[in-house]
This record gives sequence, structure tokens and C-alpha cells, in this order.
Amino acid sequence: MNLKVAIQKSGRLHDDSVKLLTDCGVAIKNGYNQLKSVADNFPLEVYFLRDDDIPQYVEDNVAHIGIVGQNVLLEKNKSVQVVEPLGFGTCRLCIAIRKSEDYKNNNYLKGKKIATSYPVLTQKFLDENKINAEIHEISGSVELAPSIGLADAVCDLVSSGSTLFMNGLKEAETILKSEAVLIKNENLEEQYQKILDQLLFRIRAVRKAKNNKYVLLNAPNDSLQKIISLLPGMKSPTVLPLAETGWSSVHSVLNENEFWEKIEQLKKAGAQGILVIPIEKMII
Ligand code: PRT
Ligand code: ZN
Repeated sequence: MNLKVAIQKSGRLHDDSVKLLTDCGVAIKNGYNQLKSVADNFPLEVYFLRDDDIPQYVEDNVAHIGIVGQNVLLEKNKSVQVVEPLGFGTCRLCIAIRKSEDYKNNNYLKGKKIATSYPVLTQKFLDENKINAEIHEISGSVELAPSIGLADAVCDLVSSGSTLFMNGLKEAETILKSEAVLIKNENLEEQYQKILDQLLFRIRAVRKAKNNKYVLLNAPNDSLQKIISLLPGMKSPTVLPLAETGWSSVHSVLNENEFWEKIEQLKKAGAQGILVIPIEKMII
């Protein structure tokens, strides 16, 4: 009995999805043009699909769970449950217009033609803002639409912004912020839910570890109190005496977000020989 997970066959979410499973200790083979793969060491079967099809497969319980961008999930509007945000595939769905245009507010969009591969989300934004505009659905190279006279504006995914820039466009509105999420069938049977719970436990440990670093440093004993007060640790920092009297080694865990700021404060407080080590798994 295997839990079936649908992930993107190839594209922007593929590598991170495979890496997440691999980091969770699930060994999957991914041969060229392979549709599915069974893990050797965990009750998991992986289906490789186009991202657009994943919500439907999960709604139909053909796959029990899936990894897909929120943008696709909301556009497809299928009945599935979001289990966990995954922190990769981050992007935003934006309305963009020609750089030369003057944009004050969304009144600008009234009566305009908007090219997009996301007609549902674009229409929803227009309805919510009581804007009457025409949607022109196209499946690819949306950013070219204004320059070839197909539309006045586009609604497309943006990450770095360079595609818009290179096509003479600028962002006018962000209508959705998106990242990859783990979804599951709404009526997942208990035996599969149990496997999902095991997988989720591992996913959370892997993600937590990624956001934290193990820090070791040397501190003169008279600065210890100050240094300890800067370090949270899992419970509290570990302090061990060094061979040289008057010095201690301090071990702790630091969150990525506060990392550089803390390191500077630690140096100022007298810490020396600071080592920073990645953490593989973190279970609290
Ligand atoms: O073949 P399949 O249907 O599975 O793949 P696809 O071609 O539909 O999707 P793919 O692989 O391009 O993207 C998969 C998912 O990655 C998307 O649904 C988003 O959730 C996420 N993602 C994150 C992105 C981007 N960032 C992104 N930048 N998807 C697309 N883009 C494109 C965007 O459409 C535009 O063309 O990248 C361009 C903009 O990038 P910047 O960096 O120039 O702004
Ligand atoms: Zn797609």
C-alpha cells in the first residue's frame, strides 16, 4: 500500500519537489520520460505530471497528495485541501502594462484588453475591483502580447521581474503571492493519512533545519553572560570549558532571518572563532 504523490514532470517545481522528497529520506528514481516511480525505502509512489493536471488528479484521488503552485491551484479551483506551504516556487501573479504608461490606480484597466494564462484569477481580481475589462486567454509568451498589439496589459507570473523589463513592461498590480504547496485529497483514507503524517513529520524537520544554522564559538568567560543572552538555542545554548582556562565553547542554533545581525552582535560581545554549520534535520 503506497501513498501516491503527484509532482511536476519537468519545469520550475520539479527539482525542488524531488529534492524535498530526497531530503526526507525517500529514495526515488526519476528516469527520462518516466511517468511514475516507486520509492525503495518508504511507502510512496511518485507520479510525474504537468503541473496544471495535478489538482484534478488529487481531487479524483488518483494521486492522494500533490505538490503544486498556489497560482495553479487557485486557477483550477478544484476541491482539494492545502496541507503545508513548502517555501519554494515563490512568485507573484501581476498585472503589467507598458513602461511608458502612467498608472495611478486600477481605473486605468477599465475597458482595456488583458492577455493572460490565468483567466479565472484575473477575472476574480477584476470583479472584486468592479473593473470592466476584456480578458484574452493565451497559453504562453504572454509578455509579448502588448508589443504585438494583442493586448494593452498582461497578467502573468513574475519572480525576478526581468522578463517584464526585457519586454518593456512594468508591474501595475500584484493580484496573488504564490509558493508551492502540498495538497491532499479531501477524503483521504486513514491508512494513507498515516503515511502522509509520517512524511509531513519529515518535511517539517527538513524545512525547519533549512531555516536554521548550528553555531559554535569561543568566548572569554567574562563575556559569557552577554553572549548567552544573545543566543536562544533549542532550549538554551550548550557551554563547554575549553582546554585554555578562562575560555568556553558555546554551541547554539540560529535562525537564518536573524543570522547576520546576531553574528555581528556576538563578535562585538567578544566571541571568536565562530563556526557556522548547516543542520540536516531538526526535530523539536
Ligand atoms: O509543463 P508544465 O505545465 O508542468 O509547466 P509550466 O510551463 O506550466 O510551468 P513552469 O515550470 O514554468 O512553472 C511551474 C510553477 O513554478 C508555476 O506554476 C509557479 O507556481 C512557479 N513559478 C515560480 C513560476 C515562476 N516562478 C516564473 N517566474 N512559473 C513561471 N514563471 C515564468 C513567468 O511565467 C514568466 O514567463 O517566468 C517568467 C518570469 O520570470 P522573471 O524571473 O523574469 O520575473
Ligand atoms: Zn503548466
